[in-house]
Amino acid sequence: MARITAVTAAACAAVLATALPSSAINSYNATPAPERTEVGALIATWDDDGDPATPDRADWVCSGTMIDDDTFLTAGHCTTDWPADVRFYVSLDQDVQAGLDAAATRYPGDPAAQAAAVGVQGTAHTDPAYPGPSSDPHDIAVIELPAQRMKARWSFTPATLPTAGQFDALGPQGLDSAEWFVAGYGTQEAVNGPGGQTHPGGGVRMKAPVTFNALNNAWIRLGMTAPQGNGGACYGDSGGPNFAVVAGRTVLAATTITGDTPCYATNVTYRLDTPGARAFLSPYVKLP
Ligand SMILES: [Ca+2]
Ligand SMILES: [Ca+2]
Repeated sequence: MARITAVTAAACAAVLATALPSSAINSYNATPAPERTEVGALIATWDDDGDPATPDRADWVCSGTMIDDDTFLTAGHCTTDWPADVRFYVSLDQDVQAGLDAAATRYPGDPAAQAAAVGVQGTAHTDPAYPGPSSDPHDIAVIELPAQRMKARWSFTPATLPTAGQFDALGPQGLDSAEWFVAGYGTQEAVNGPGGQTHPGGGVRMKAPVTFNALNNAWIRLGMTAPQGNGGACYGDSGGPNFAVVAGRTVLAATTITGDTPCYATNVTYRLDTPGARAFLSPYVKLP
């Protein structure tokens, strides 16, 4: 079920090298999101040849959101299970893939320089309770960044987090009538080819409408079926935002975690209005 692990995303990134440049999020009902200045890509450099003295790879692996001037919110599964030498960078560029492609040409064999060309390096803090049970998986992490360097590089408006229990209080009708959309840098839905299924695209900041399906203790389930006019999230969108427009206010409701394998049906997202999410976030950001 775990759709969008960092390792999977890294494998997808390898696929991307041979894929046509294309859009991110799912291909249907999606549009570029240059106005979502707070949404960024999580970039990693890591050892890929068994010699940890040298990082060998630099690639975008997940998505996330600035929630204040120095804190980038992403998923716990994006920051764990890496080689020990992993380093994380955040980029708020619109087209991170193009930037990485250019940097690979300019700085061959130097993943750290490639990552620094598109991003700012930060320090990952994963919820120590991750992975928890499905009632609260604690699949949440932040990258702490140097605020001045972020501000010097990009102009962005941090996302607004929900208040405690906001989605319980909204009730089924409020949840249904809210306008929901997902954003991120992930790949497209599955495409059948001669060698099996691939997920082309990714590395570009995109958004797509989704619709409310269900509220659980830790999760908001969002519909991404094309006939209903929805788009959706796929590999590499993990950690990225799912926004709800409530009473005219755009709230960062939940982060993309998992869903169906080919990315056609459901986005399963981690709520940010729960006691668990708020307890983890409180040292890093002023909560509403
Ligand atoms: Ca190495
Ligand atoms: Ca902060």
